[in-house]
Amino acid sequence: MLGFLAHRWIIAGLLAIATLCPAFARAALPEETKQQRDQRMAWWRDARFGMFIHWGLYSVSAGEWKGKKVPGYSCMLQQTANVPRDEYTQLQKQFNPVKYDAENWVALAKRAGAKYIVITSKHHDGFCLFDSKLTDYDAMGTLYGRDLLKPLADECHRQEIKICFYHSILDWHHPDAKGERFANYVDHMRGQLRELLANYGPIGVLWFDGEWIPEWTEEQGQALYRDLRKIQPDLIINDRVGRGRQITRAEKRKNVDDTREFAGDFGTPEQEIPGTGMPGWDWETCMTMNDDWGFNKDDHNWKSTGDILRKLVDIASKGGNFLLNVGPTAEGEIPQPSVERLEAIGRWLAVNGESIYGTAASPFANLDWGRCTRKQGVLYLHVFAWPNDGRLVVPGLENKTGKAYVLADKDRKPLAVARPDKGVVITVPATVPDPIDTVVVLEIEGEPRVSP
Ligand code: FHN
Repeated sequence: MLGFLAHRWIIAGLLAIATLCPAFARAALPEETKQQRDQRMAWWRDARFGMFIHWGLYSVSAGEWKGKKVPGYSCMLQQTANVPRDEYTQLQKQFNPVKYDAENWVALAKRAGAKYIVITSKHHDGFCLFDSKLTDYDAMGTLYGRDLLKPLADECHRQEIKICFYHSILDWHHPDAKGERFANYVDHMRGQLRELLANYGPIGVLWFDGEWIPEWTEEQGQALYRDLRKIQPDLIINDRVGRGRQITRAEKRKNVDDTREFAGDFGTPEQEIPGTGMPGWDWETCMTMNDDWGFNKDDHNWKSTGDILRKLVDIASKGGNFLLNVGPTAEGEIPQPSVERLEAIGRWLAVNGESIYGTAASPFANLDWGRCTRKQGVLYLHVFAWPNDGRLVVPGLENKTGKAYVLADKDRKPLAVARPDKGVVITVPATVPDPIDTVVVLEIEGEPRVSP
């Protein structure tokens, strides 16, 4: 009799627990207070500028197949040129980056003023730049025969720059990466992600891509997000781990709390800068310097340094990060046009970096002469179009103002600040100090207040 009663109590207890626990139709994301999230995101928000690296077997084909140029991105060549899987995998035997120097790559990123590096651990072609025990289709099977990510990760940790990995969910190589055996591939992918989180030290960001395949769902993305964050709790993961990119595109969500409705810590507009940024959101624009992500021997359409720099400023003025891409050659060299642009940006940031790093978005809806970034008590006025009459008008600013000066001026010579009826007018030098972007600092009292 006692056993029967105990049995009934056990069933009752289990039913009670079941009703209290939420349905797990959507994986519960790790509970995190706003303060904990802000702490986890702090380095990334301060960074504002990262270097993207697309490197792999597609760097060998370099945008051509059997002597013919292939349209589209070089890293998509296997698909765009309809290369049979077994033919494409022959590239593994040609990949021998004898000129690869991880120390130089990280030193270049630092000279550029980038604070993190995101490198392709595995792109859509399925080839792994790291030593994976789960496949022979990796760096160990190349002529080079060594893990390519390990030296880069070690150098990043040594030179104090965050190492991050781009990993594609889409995979053209693994036999189960589509169709009814997809679950086998997911186990394989999760195993490789565990390798990346176990063998390369603290990882800043896992940057997913290829999430658009029909087999992959938001629920799987949330479960993966939760499990990865259990391995490295400080890890930051982009919105392509699930269906976040589609949701943000479709619903242009404004409310920062909405991000909890899908997995992913930041939005990922690609090759574009959203007109008003993504207010209330963490977001990062990723962009190529020419037109291609991977090395393309026929792509010489390089953006100018000025254009790239103004994009960095525009993005920061909207509260976003800039992930600027390089596509190294199969020999392991970063193309000289990329090096030149990165070094020029770094020279500008060496003088003006405080107007980018750790700043918040502009309080102005629009400035016809440039952009604005801000920190507590300071506005950084990024002047692209220098005023011919020497009068820099800051429209609608209502705050009490303090000193104004050109950030690059070592003596911080004070500039005259006047307050006609509305806004503020700063008298600036007749000759423009930096035609690409001269930063004028304006000290203000309290949080910025701008009349419409
Ligand atoms: O197909 C990829 C492409 O090759 C590149 O990796 C970009 C960068 O994020 N993502 C995909 C296109 O959206």
